[in-house]
Amino acid sequence: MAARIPGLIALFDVDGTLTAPRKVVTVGVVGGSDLVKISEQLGNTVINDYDYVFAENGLVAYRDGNLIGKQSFKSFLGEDKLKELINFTLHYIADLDIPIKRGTFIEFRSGMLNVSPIGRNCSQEERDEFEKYDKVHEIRLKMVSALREKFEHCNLTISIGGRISFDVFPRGWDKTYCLRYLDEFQEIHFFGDKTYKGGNDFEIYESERTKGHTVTSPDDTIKLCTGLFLSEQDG
Ligand code: M1P
Repeated sequence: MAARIPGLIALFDVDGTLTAPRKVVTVGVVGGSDLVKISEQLGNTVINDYDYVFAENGLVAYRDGNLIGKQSFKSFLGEDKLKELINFTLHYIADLDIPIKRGTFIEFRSGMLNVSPIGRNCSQEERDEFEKYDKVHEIRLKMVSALREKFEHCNLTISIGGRISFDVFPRGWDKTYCLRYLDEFQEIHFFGDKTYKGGNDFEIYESERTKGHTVTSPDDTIKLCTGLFLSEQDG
């Protein structure tokens, strides 16, 4: 294998972005999802396959297969506020009139809550239907704005990163959180598809510490990475 370029890291969002590049540079992935979901998408050996794996935006961080950091949403918010947030969210969902509901409306993660109006354990077909319905009826957008208003005092970010849910975490615990583990890198390339304002790649894409790249698909990511990291070696 070619020697790594020191001080250079390529950091990839997962959904809609990632392909496995050849490892001529240090490679990391940063996803909004928890490690269970990232492992379903990238394989059970993901923490060993990549140099860095940042689950939950880096709130759960791995280097070379070892856990190097873990944040706690529960400790940040405290039990009382957390209960208020969960109660309000469940009441809101109970009052929602949408075509179907399933189970797991709130997924309690280490560094965040993931909230799904239809419920996380819907089938793939139900997921696809909800996504279409939500585009028309803006169920998540309305819910996010109600939560933002109600919990303004809690200093939270509420971010729609996926298709059936949204993430709730303390302000600043977005994907830029993972950059604190990358001090040794002077050049950090970030690749993501939701780099627009409001998307869950926006903050890290805009960060002064990264060179941000917007991609539209895994194929697009391959093309960009080939141009950036592989062309000289191949030539
Ligand atoms: O990585 C993007 C998002 O992926 C999932 O979203 P959904 O199930 O709604 O498609 C979730 O794991 C979410 O937390 C994450 O941000």
